[in-house]
Amino acid sequence: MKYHQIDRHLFIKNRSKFTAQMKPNSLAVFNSNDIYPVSADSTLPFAQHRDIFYLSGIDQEESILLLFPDAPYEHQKEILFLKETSELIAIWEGAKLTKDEAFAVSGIKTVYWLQDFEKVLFELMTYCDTIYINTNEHYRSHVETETREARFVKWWKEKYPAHQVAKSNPILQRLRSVKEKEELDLIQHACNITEKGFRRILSFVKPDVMEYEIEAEFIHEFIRNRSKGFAYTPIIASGNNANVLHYIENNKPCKAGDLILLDVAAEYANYSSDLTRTIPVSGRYSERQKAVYNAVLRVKNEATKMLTPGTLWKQYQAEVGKIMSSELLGLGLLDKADVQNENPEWPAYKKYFMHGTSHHMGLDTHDYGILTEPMQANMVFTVEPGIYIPEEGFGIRIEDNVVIQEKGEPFNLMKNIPIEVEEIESLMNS
Ligand SMILES: [Mn+2]
Repeated sequence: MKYHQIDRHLFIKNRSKFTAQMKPNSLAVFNSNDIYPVSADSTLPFAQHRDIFYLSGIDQEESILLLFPDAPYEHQKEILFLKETSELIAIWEGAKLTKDEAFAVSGIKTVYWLQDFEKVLFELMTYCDTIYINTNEHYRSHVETETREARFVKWWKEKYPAHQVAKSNPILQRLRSVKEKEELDLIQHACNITEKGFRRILSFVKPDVMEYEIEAEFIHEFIRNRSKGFAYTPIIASGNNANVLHYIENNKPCKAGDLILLDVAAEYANYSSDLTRTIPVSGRYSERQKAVYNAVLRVKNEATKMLTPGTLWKQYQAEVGKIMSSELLGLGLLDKADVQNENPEWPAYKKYFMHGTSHHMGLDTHDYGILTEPMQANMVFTVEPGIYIPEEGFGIRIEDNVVIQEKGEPFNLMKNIPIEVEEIESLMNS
C-alpha cells in the first residue's frame, strides 16, 4: 500500500455500528474482491471490496471477515481468514499479511488461514440462526461477472439451506453514507492530492497540448503523493468532447480558444475525491464562455446551500432544476415558452443539463446512501451542475465535494481548489 496505515479504531468503530444492527444470534460474512483476469497470466490491479475494507481495513485478496456478536465464545465474535503467507509467496509476490499484522490493521484478534474457513464456519453455523449475506443493491450497480461474494452466497445456500438469511447491504448503505471524522480526514486528503494535480496542470496547459498529456501530468502528481491513482476513469474533454458526458478517450489536441472539461480526481487509501473544473486552453475565457461558466457556478453555489439535514434528494434535484432554468433563460438558451410548455417528466432545462446534481461520495466515488431517506450531517455529496452546448462547441461542468453540517451551509472539502474565472486565468498566465 502506498497510503499510511489507517488507525484501526475506525474499523473497530465501524464493526460495532454494524453488529448493533444485526438480529439476535446471527452471523455476517464479507468477502474480498477477486483479482480479475485479463488473459494469459495477466490480471487487473487488485481493488478491494469496499465493505470488507470498511469493516476491517484489510486490503488484500482472498480475505474473509465473519462477525458473530452473540457467539458463545469471545474469540468467535470477530474472525478474519487470510491467504496463508509463506517464504515462497514472499519471494514471488511480496509478503502477505501475517496474523499479527492483520491484527494491527484491523483490531481483530482471531485470525485463521483461509484453508480453515469451511471447518470454522461449520461450527459457527451450528450456533447461529441467521446469516447476513452481502448482495450489491447500489442504485447504479450493473454487475455481469460473478463476484467472490456471489460465489460464496451460492455455495452457502446449497450447504446450509435451513438457516434464515438477512441482508447486510441496507445496513451498510446507511452506515457508510454517514462519515466518521477519520473518514472525512481521508477524503480531505484525497481532495488535497487532487488540488495538487489541478494546480500542476494549470501552468502546463497551452494550445495544441494533447488531452492525454494533461492526464499524464495528473497521474504523476497523484502517485508521487501516495495515491494509487485516479479515483475513477478521468475525463479530459476539450471543445465538443465535453458534450459526450462519459468521454474517456482523452486522445485529441486541445485547440486555442476551446475549453477543456476536466473531471479528474485522486483516490487515497481507497477513499475517493471527485473534482470537475473547466478551463480555457489559451488561458482566457471568451465573454460567452465566461457568462456560461458563471451561470454554472451560481447554480453550484445555490445548490450547495440546499444540502442540509432533512433535505430529500428528489426535491433537491427539482429545486436545482428551477435555478438552472432561470440561468438558461438568462443565457438565451431557453425562452419563456420553452419553460411554460415543458413536459414535467423531462423539463426544458434537461436539454442542456441532463444529469443529476449530486451523489454520495466516499469509499466508492458513487458511494452508498439511500436516496429516498433525508440527508444527514456528515454525509458527503458532490455538487456538479453543468451546461452543455454542442452548437457552441463547449460544455461546462463545475464540481466540488461537500460535507453536510448539523447547522448552516455544508463544508466544502475543495474550497482551496481554484474555481473563480479570475483566479484560474491568473494562475494560467503566471
Ligand atoms: Mn461526480
